[in-house]
Amino acid sequence: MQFQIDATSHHKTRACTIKTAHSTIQTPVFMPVGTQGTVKTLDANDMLELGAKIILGNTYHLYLRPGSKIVKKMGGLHGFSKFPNSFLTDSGGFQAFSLSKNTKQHEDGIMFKSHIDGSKHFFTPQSVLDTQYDLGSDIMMILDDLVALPNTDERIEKSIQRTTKWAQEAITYHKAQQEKGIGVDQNIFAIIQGGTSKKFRQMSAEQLCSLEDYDGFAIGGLSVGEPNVDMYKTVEWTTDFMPKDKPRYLMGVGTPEDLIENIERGVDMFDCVMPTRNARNGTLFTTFGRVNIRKAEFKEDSQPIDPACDCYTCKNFSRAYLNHLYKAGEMTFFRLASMHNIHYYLTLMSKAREAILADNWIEFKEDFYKKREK
Ligand code: PRF
Ligand code: ZN
Repeated sequence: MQFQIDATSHHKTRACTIKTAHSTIQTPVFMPVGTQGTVKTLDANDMLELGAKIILGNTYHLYLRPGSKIVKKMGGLHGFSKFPNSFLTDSGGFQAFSLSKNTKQHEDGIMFKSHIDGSKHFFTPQSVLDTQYDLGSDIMMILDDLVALPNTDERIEKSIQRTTKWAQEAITYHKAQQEKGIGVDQNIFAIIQGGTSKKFRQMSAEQLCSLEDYDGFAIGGLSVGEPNVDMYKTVEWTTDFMPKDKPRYLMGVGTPEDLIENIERGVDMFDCVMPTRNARNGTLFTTFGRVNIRKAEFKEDSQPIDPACDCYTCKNFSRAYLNHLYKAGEMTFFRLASMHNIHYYLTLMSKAREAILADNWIEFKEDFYKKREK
């Protein structure tokens, strides 16, 4: 993977370029979530038209169904889904944690029961990489040990120790596999844990970032119910301990405001289900804030969702039509709404990048908030 910083502006903002075997990614970047090998309601062609250079897939889901060997046989995630740009795959630890009724963290891995059929599976730092070699993702995430917040210092320290131990095992295994010709075009990111304390984030970041063979680093364990200000503070502390010359990824975050605040704190990459999940319940993102298209006030409104938006949905359809499609339960609604919301997130990121390149981050941020007050 090639990485370069193109520009910096106010505070820790940065605009970078990441080159993988499948695409050139300009940051700050938002990665739409395609858990099961597709972004819900959309396909590869839609994602290309939206301009997505990277999407996220999930090891946990694809391992259980259809199984990574089938995906491998079909040409990996790229051949299977026909999306030619990059994929990042999460390791499964977080999904086992959030979806499985029965998850147990052990010293050497995570035991969980499938949310599909209740069958038992054991994920190790090595096994989740094997699955991701089959998936052929451009960026693979390591297995990490997550804790719910708030938690005891003891449990958080345990999670840091385990995550570091697993990260050492993962990078050793990955280097050995690459020597054998496996996963040579695939990159690997470690995941910093440590709750919302400065001391623990520093501890986790220093341990992981000393593992020099990692291609990038993620901040995990946030956006798990803690107040927003705590998340921002934690990111502010953590990025100070992360190398400047590698990508920084904040996992599972967040609202448009969260993205802006964390770009300012030095983050390059984001992913979140918010644009697609909200689209499916009628919440649409606009330059003037969130709009709930289910509201009766839109029944006879001939305007597009956002007059300032040039997405396919806004160029072609009215609020009245979308309100009707939602009420009628038409599938088309989910598709048109998802396209708009993803377009909103991707455009927000390219505008943020332009502002960093032009060194006018402060004006950009003020304008972003001012438009939303109206
Ligand atoms: N670890 C992993 N995936 C994640 C997270 C994490 O901490 C989060 C936290 N918000 C989202 N996805 N492996
Ligand atoms: Zn639009």
